[in-house]
Amino acid sequence: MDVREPVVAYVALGANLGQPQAALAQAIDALDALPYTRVTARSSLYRTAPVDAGGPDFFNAVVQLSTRLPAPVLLDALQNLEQAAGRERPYRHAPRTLDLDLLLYGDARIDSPRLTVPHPRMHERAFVLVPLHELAPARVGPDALAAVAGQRIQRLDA
Ligand code: PH2
Ligand code: MG
Ligand code: MG
Repeated sequence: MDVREPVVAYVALGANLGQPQAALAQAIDALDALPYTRVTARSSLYRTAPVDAGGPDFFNAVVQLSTRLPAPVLLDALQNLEQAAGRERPYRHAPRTLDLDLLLYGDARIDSPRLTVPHPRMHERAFVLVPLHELAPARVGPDALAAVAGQRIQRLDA
């Protein structure tokens, strides 16, 4: 792999099966332990109503990474962590032990079969925009939060 400059990336974490809070805490530690990667900020933890999905409430958060991993390699790492947390995919939006979504990778726009960045549905989701806004207000447009204001989201820590 080439030596590259670090990129600031944002990853959304979600879970609503098993031990969601423990899964998110472990995932944040695991992200910080990835090669060429540091967790440089983490949002509050939120409890959120499922959006386009059934099952129990979700726990959600967003972290900021500084990483030298290329985006596809970072995606591989996120999927490996989901698998290690026991993620199964019986159907789309099924309840999950851990979901790690790459939201932003610097200012890159990526449109490949595996990966679309910025995440194509992030602007529809309070559970992404509210924690992302904590970390990177400039990356969340002024109308975006208003557009998702009807979605139930409760901040659990400061
Ligand atoms: N993830 C989904 C679908 N719906 N709803 C909430 N509240 N939180 C999530 O993380 C979530 C969802 C698909 O990944
Ligand atoms: Mg998701
Ligand atoms: Mg996902």
